[in-house]
Amino acid sequence: MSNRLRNTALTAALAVLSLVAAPAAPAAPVGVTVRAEGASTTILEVPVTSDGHDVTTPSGGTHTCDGTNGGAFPSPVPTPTAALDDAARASGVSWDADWFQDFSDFIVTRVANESATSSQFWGLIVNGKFSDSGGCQVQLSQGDEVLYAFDAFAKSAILRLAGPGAATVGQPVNLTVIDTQSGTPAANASVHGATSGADGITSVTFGAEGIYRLKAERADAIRSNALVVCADLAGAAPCTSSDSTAPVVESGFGPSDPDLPGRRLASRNGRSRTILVSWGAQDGVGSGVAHYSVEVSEVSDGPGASQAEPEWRTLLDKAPTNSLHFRGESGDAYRYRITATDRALNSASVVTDPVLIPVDDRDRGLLRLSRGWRRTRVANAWGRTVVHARRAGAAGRMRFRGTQVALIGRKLPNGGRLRVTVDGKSRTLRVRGRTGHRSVLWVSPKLDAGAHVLRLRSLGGGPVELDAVAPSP
Ligand SMILES: [Ca+2]
Repeated sequence: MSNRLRNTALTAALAVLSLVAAPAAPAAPVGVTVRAEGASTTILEVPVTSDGHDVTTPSGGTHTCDGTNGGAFPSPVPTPTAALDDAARASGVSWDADWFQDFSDFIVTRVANESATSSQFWGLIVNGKFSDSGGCQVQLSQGDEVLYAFDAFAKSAILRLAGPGAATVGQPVNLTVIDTQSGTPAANASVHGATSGADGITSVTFGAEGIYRLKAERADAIRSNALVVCADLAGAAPCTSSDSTAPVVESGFGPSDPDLPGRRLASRNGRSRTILVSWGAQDGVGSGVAHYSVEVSEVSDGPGASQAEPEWRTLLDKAPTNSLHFRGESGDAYRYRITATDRALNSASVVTDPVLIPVDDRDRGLLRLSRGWRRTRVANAWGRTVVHARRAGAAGRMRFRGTQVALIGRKLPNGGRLRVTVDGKSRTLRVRGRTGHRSVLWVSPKLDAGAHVLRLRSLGGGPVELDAVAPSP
């Protein structure tokens, strides 16, 4: 099946391009910065890969927080409060919010141990401006900054610090402080011991090599973002003299599938061959992640193939994004290698478990079904259709390569029996019960690597529903 990869790599490259060109592409997690500015310290300032999801708070309970709140967006999108939830969890910081049903949204009341009072509230600021909408009703885009600030409404300015990310030891650099709410220079802000002038500019000199996290502060203003400046000796490449630690990168796939340890079924979270690949990385006190690269490799299923070097094809090359969509071939399995590189060119990679793309009930060339199956459209099914056999005698047959095979479908309350046969060895399944769509109905025993034949036959006693079949390398 590896010759298919050449076609899919091109398809995937086009999919990546269309993702950039068309914001209407399917919802995907985005990489954003989440910051919480307390009364006297910065509580949180972390990059996070986030998507809209349910949020639970001690005072507010569990509610959706994906932009569909109050009908703000027709389908789920990443939101500020879901991003705060992700960032707080990743950082081990607790927070709280009340839920307002009329408003269909949360109001943040506490971050870490800083609670709102009768006159001091937590305010939401997105990309430097106060948000007009609730934190579950704003769509975040890649690179956005989410800021929750204590006593925000009493402040006269929202500071932002900008400047070069690299400097030479002993040589001054100019940094600029602005008030993002008004878009004007911010005077009298202190930065690294210096003070900004009427034009918002301050000159800062670093006495030693290092990675400096600078903030602009002023008593009546919300303190700024951290500007990370690498100070290096003259002639050294930026950040190299102070950052020798690679980022920690992880994929958004999470743990492998409990039914197929070490594997992941694309049908677990998705419904089509276009699967979502997402990732994130932390650079700790380093210079910060500069970009990501993502490659794909089809997992070979031939005997002895495990010794062969995988052939990696680039899906994303040195881009600052945190997700992409990849369209795989039915019945194939793919690994993704995700590499994060920091500004000092330290890099780290992770390779995901194989992701299996099930063969749909409509993939006639692969899964051959006899008479006796009736197809219906089901929005939550793999490939958006399933087949039912009401009586005994409906048969199916699939040739596959690999070491295991799984049936994907749904048990029915009045379900009947299904006989599965692999390489002549049969087993009868009673598919009666209650499960959601795209459940794993059965996983075969481990098989020798190579070619196999799966046969299915309904045995009556009630209807049988089949959605997809997933071979595993
Ligand atoms: Ca299906």
